[in-house]
Amino acid sequence: MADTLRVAVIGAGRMGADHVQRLHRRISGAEVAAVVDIDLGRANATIEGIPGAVALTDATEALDGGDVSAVLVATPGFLHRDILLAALERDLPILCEKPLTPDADSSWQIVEAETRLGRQRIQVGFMRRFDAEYAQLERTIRSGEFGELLMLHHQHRNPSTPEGFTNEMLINDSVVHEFDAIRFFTGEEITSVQVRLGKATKNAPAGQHDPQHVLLETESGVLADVEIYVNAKFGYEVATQASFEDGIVNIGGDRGAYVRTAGRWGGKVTPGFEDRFGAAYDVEVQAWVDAAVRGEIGGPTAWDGYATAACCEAGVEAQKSGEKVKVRLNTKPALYN
Ligand code: ISE
Repeated sequence: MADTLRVAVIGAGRMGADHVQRLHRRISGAEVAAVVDIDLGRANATIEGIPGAVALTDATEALDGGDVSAVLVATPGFLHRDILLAALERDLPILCEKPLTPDADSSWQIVEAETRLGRQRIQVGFMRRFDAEYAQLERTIRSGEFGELLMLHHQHRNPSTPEGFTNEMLINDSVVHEFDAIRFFTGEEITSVQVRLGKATKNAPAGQHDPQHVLLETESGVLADVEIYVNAKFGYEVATQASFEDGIVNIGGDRGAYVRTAGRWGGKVTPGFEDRFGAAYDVEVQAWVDAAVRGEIGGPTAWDGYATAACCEAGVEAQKSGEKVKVRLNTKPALYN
């Protein structure tokens, strides 16, 4: 493969546009070749000032245009399956924003298609794995420095939700990150999910019960809980506390300068995920590009995408029933061992 990836970014929404700027300004070894969006005006605005990039409305046209050697998928999740299958058919390196697909069955179709291809081509955009503190906690757990990991406590707070954010999306769109993080930290699959709905904020849009308390268990019995609170108003906060046999480790939460001014003390809360995880996105995309040039992937696999989709399915069922729901997984193909 040529040393510079010519990337087609599919989807020019919030995340797609952010990735286009990232590829153009900060990532080495890759260039934006095309931006595809059903809204041509939006695609055109996204490529402004990027020489050699074209705006299109059809993903297949971009893939077959002769100038594209890699694909970054940033459309809404329900469109991922068909684009992923088309990119796999052409044996292109793919970075797919989370979720891999919105349900376990379609994610399994992707795993099967990649298994038939016989090599890993899809990296899933779970960017938290590339956050410096997340990576450090994973290494701490792996090293055994504080003994066995016993419990994980997660807080996931967003200031507000975009229009159309449903109750299921608290699980599918938000807690999906914790499903991946817990699998990343423990190196184990999640075996069950329970969701408890308590007192709710008046600030949530109709149809959303917010916050929710998600309880999970892994294969070895590590217990994890997630407070998902998506209309918390004060800002964007993602944090974890890990309880070990010989210590407690905190990551995330408050960061930046500690300031005293005007009779107050404190610091700033990040307003959204672009700021909180901006550096992690940069590392993630660079890792993908570097690996793609070698014919590899540089992060979470399609199996990780499938396994988290199965957790989401159990989570949504648990949200409705209040029961502890088992996560059902097919056997992992050898390609992912
Ligand atoms: C959003 O799609 C993200 O991926 C953010 O990281 C997460 O915090 C948010 O809840 C999701 O809606």
